[in-house]
Amino acid sequence: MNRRHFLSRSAQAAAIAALSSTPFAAVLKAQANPAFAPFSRPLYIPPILEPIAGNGGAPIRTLTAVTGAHSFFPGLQTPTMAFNGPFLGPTIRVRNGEEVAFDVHNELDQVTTVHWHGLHVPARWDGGPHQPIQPGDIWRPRFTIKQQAATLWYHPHAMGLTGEHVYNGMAGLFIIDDDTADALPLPQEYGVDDIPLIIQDRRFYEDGSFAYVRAMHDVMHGVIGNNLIINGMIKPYIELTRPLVRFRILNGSNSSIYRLRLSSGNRMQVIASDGGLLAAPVPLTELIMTAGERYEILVDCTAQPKDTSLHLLVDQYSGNSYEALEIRYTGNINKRPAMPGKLRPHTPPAESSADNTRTIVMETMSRGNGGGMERGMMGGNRLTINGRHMDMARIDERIKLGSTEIWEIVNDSASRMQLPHSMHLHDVQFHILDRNGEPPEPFEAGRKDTVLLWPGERVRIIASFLDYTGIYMFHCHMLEHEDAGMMGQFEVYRDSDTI
Ligand SMILES: [Cu+2]
Repeated sequence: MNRRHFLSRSAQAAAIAALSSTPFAAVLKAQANPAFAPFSRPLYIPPILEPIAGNGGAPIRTLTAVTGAHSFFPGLQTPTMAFNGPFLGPTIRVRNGEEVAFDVHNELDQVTTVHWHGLHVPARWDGGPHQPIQPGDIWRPRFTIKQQAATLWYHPHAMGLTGEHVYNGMAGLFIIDDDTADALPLPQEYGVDDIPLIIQDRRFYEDGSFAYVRAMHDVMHGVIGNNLIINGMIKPYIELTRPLVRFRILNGSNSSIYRLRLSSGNRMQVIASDGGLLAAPVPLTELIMTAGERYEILVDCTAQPKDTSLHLLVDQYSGNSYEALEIRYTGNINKRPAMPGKLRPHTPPAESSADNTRTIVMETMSRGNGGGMERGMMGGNRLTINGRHMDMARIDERIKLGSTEIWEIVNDSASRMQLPHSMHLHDVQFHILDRNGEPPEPFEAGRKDTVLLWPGERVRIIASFLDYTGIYMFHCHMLEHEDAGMMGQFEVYRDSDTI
């Protein structure tokens, strides 16, 4: 079903993109650059962020937001913003139950934040628009990890600036470990058989600088790049020596939906979604990921195609296809790996246990606007949730601490602009109850914090709001949509709180 959606929708999106007049006629493409040799550089693996001894408290992990420059193309430097280096940030690795401390320095000349995407964390340490870090300031969140093993990530979330900051390079992985996951027969040697893949796309000007411009078309369709980058590199290779390899994949793009495949046509085994391990591996020949989502997959590296190289293929919803990564295996070809049978049993909250149901409508154009596209845009009514733009002074939903809720999320396609959206909730991991009335496909049946909604779709999710009170965000994770106001706030309150 997903495949059919992707094919028909991407043809539609490509047609729309072709019709629009893009101001980037001169943008760089890797394949057009004569100095660029594909698959000639090894994949960069972001280093693990090592904590240093705290002053009597938990060991401290230091993140510093800085400007820098990074070379995507030979001989060209791209100005960037990132954490602790020229592009992206280090991988944060913590354990369930661990007390963690971060010192986040802002050495940029503008405000930013650091949001721990997917993390169940007290609201004041969530790193959303309510926790701005001013230039020169240090933000010092301290909290305890209270959730199972998962691949999360971190990125800025300052009001109206999220898209620009992420595009410039501010993002990193945030991996949680626990004893149960450690005991499973899964590849878990970071950088050896447990490989992070941060997939993004970028467009560049001829001088190598990022072309992050938000014309109306870009806001509606997202800023979509024509160069695919993995861990900040265009067409890298990775050399692997273990027969079974785990890839922790983040769609860290601003607004792209990706379809991932292996050039061999072989199946990959999906073992985890946003919030942790699935009950059992799910074999798929292609995996669709929306902006903000993570999946972990296992790949049998011994099953290399004859006389050709194995590539990870990435198709964009906008219509472009890329040989994104070359996977070279230098181990023993006769040693076929054993796939784990079962992973992590989990039971989502029963539908009957829900205390409340809400309807959340993601609208591309508010009803009754009456005008054409441009007029709607001028009116500022284009991208809303339940008819409203984000307002920091307004709480959109109030949720009683300890309650379980069903959210029915609707992508309203009543307007003539049919756009996909990517709904993300802070604070919780949820389960999908159904998608258009049908139970979720197995790869989507695990813990999630971000969900794709094709135009016209209706997805019901269930989540329990536990442990923490305070204000959290829910929003479209297509960052140009988020920054244009497709975001709301929910407040988790204690029963005794004054309403
Ligand atoms: Cu959206």
